[in-house]
Amino acid sequence: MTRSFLSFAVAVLLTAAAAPVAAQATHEIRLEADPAADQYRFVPAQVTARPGDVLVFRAVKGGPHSVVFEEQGMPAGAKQILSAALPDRTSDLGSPLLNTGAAWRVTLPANLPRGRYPFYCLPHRAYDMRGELTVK
Ligand SMILES: [Cu+2]
Repeated sequence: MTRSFLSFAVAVLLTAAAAPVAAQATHEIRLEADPAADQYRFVPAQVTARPGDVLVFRAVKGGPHSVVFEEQGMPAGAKQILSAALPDRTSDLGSPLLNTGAAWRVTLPANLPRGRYPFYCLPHRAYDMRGELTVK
């Protein structure tokens, strides 16, 4: 092993130590409807995450469900940034319909503004199926 390689390796290690990257977390949110019990809900309904984290919305019962973020209530300037990060969206801020068993995976953009992001399920909007993401 040459001295120059060792210098390079040490430099790489020092650089890595100087700029630690925060671990990315995954948050699973279950979408559940049980008409017999009159229950329509996101579990958990309150989610706290950081930019770079992954949200997995999973329809586990009583689908189809969806996830629609509400422009009113989110930080100013957040709509375009969030919209661009939503895969397979069916509106500016809406997921596709999620049949029971399906999941929708969203990676929060690094430049997503901190704040609150309320959302609801379109098929069960009349049943007040809603939740809120807090980005901090
Ligand atoms: Cu629903």
